[in-house]
Amino acid sequence: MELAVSSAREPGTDAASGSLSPQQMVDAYRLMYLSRRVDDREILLKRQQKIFFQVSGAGHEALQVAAGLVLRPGYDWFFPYYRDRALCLALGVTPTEMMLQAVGAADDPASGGRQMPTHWSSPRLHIVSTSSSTTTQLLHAVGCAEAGRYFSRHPEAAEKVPGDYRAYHDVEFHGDEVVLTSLGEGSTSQGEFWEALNTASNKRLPVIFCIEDNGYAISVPVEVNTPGGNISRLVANFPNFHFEEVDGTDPEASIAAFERAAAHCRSGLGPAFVHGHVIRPYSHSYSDDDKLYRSAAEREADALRDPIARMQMRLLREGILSAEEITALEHSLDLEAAEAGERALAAPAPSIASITEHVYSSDLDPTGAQFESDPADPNGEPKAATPRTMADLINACLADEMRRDPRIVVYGEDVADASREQALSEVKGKGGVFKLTAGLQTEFGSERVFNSPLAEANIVGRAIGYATRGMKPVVEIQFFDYIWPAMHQIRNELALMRWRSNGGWAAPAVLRVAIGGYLTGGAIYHSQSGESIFTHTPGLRVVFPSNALDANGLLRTSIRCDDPVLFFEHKRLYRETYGRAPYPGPDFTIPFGKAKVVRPGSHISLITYGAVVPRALQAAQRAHRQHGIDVEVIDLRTLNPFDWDSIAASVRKTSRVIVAHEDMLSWGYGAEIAARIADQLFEDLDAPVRRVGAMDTFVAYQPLLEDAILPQPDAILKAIVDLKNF
Ligand SMILES: Cc1ncc(C[n+]2csc(CCOP(=O)(O)OP(=O)(O)O)c2C)c(N)n1
Ligand SMILES: [Mg+2]
Repeated sequence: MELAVSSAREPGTDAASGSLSPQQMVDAYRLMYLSRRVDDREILLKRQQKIFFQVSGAGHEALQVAAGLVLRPGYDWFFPYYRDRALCLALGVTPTEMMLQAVGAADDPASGGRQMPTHWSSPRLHIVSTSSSTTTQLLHAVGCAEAGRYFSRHPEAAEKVPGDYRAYHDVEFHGDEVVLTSLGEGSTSQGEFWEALNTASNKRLPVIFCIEDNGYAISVPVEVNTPGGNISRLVANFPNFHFEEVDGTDPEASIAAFERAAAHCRSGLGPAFVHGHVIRPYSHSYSDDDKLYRSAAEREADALRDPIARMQMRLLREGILSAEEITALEHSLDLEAAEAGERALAAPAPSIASITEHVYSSDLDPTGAQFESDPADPNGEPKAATPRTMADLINACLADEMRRDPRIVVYGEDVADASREQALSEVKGKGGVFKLTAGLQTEFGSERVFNSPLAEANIVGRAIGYATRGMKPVVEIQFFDYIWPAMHQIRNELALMRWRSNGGWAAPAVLRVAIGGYLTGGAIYHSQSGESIFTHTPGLRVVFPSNALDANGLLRTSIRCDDPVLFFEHKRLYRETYGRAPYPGPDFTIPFGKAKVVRPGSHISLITYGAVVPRALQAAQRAHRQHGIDVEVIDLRTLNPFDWDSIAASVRKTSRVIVAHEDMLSWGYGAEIAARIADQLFEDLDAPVRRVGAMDTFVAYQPLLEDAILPQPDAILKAIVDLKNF
C-alpha cells in the first residue's frame, strides 16, 4: 500500500542525523515491519508444522533495509546470508516468493524447494544463491567484483559466443557497480572472512562487507569469537577500506553509513566495511531458546532497542504518521504477510522427477558429439609431428583457449611468470611450480594470469564468484594434498550452485589439480590421491587423463563446457616418455565419458586410469609374454561421467575383470565400479571382480616403502594371473 505522509517532519526533531525525508522514513518502516510480520507468519506456520524450518531476521531490519535502499537491485550484486529478509524485501523479493520457499513449493523461485527458507537467490535482482555455510559467500562476492571490473575494462569479452558455455550466460556489468555481502559477527572467525578482506583490500575491489552484529553466534557471545569483542577494531588496519560502525537498529544512521560506503566503492577507491550493531529478539532460530544462555536483564536491554518499536515511536513523535495511519499501514502489511502464506500453502510441491534436474547443465552436454574431433594432421611437418609431453600440451591448451576466449582467467599459487612485472625484462619467469602455466602471464598480461594469496579456499571461492558472472576461471591447486582448505568451497558451493538454485545460477569453473605419487620421495604431503571423494560429490565433473593427447583434448572440453570440472593432472606423467603426442591443434576436444581401449584383449578386462595406465600396460604385456594371457586395458579418462558402456562391453567379452587404481583400495573409486559390475553384469562373470590399489595408508617418504605402498606392475600381474586361474 502506498501511503502519503500526513505532515512534514518538524525541523530539529532528530538531532542525530535527520537526513531522510518523511516519505523515506515511511518507506523504510514499511519494509522493516513487513519483514517482521513475514517472520511472524512463518513462525506461526512452523508451529502448525506447515513449514519445516524458520530463522528470522528480527532485530536486523533497519540495517538491512538501509542496504537495500541504498544499493540497486539488478545493477549491483548481492551475496547475503540467512538473516537478510528485510534486505531482500527492499531489493524486490516478494513475501509470496519467500513463503513459497518456506513451504518448499515447486515455484519457489530461489531453489525450487531445495533450500531452507531465507536462502536467497534471484538472477533478476542479482541476488546470487548462497548456502547455509557461514562465510563462504564472501569469497564469491570478491570474485564477482573482480569479474565486474574485468568486463567493464574488456567489454568485448561479454559477447555471447555460440559453441561453448558462453552461449548460456548473459553477461551484465556496469563500471560503478558495487557488490554487497553480509554475515554475522560470529562468522568473522572463519578464515575465509580474512581471505576475502585480503583480496578485496589488495585489489581495491568494490565490495561492501556488512557485519550484522547481534552479539551472538547461536549461544556463543561475541567476545568468544572476536578478541576484544569488536570486529571493527581488529580489521581497522586493512588498506584501501572505508570503515563504518553504526547503530544498526537506526535506519537513518544506517542509510547514511551505506551511502558513504557505496560512494567509496563506486568511485573505485576500494572496499568498505559496515559494522552494524543489531539485536536478536527471536533467538537464533525457531529451534533455539536464548533463555537457556542469556540473562533476563540482557534480553530486556536488547528489547529496548527493537528497531520496529523505535521506528514506530519516531514516526509518531515526529508527526510523520498518525496513530491511525500507523495502524492502517500495519494492518495492510499483516494482511500481505498472511495472504502470502495462504498462497504458498496452496502451491504444489516439486515433482519427484524434478530431483535430478540441474545437477549438471542441461544446455551443454560434455559427453556430446560436438566434442568429438580428430587431432590435427601435422601435414608432414616434422616439427609439428614431434611428440610433446603432457606438461607441454596442457600449457599449449591453456594458451590456445586464452587466445580464443577472453573470459578465461588463470590464477593460483605461483602460476604467474612474475608478480613483479618489471622483473620480466630480466628473468625467465616461474609459471607454476611444475611450469604448466609458463609464459601465460607474459602473453596475456597480469589481469588474466596472476598469483593468488597462499589460500586454497580463496582460489576456489573467488572462482565461483567469477563463474557466476559468466567468466571462465581456470585455476590451479598446486598439490592435491593441499586441496583440503578449499574442500568446503568445492563441496558445499562449487558443486551445488546450479542444483540448489534450481538452475538459476551456475559456477562452471575449472580446477586444475596436480595429483598423485610414484615420485620417489614425494612422501605423505606430495603424493596423495583421493579422486573418489570428488566423484562422490554430485555436480562436479572429474577428469583424470593418462597421456599428453588426452590431457590436451579433455582440458579443452573442460574449459568449453558449462559444468564445474576437477581436472586431475598426474605429476609423474607430466614429463614421462610414455604418452607423449604431437600437438593436436587448437580445436582438439575429447568428449567426457568415453573410455579408451588402450590394449585390446579377450581374457581379462583391466579397468584403470591415470598413472596406473602405463603400469597396467606393462603388466598386460608381461601377462601375454609369460603366461599367454590376453588382457584388455581400458583407460577411463574421465571418472564422472564414466563410460559404463565400454566397461560393460569389455566385461561381457572377457567375463573377468580387475579394477586398478593408485588411490587406497578401501572405499576407493574401484569399489563403485566393482559393485556396479557385480550388480548389473553378474550373469556375465566367470570370476569375482578383483581390485588393485594402494595399501590403506598414506605414501611414505622412503622409496622402498613408497614402492610397497603404491600399486606396481608386479601386483597387477599377480592379480591377472590369479584371476585367470580362478
Ligand atoms: C561453516 C558453518 N559452521 C557452522 C554452522 C552452524 N551455524 C549456523 S548459524 C551459526 C551461528 C552464526 O552466528 P553469526 O555469524 O553471529 O550470525 P547470526 O546467526 O548471529 O546472524 C552457526 C554456528 C554453519 N551454518 N556453517
Ligand atoms: Mg551473530
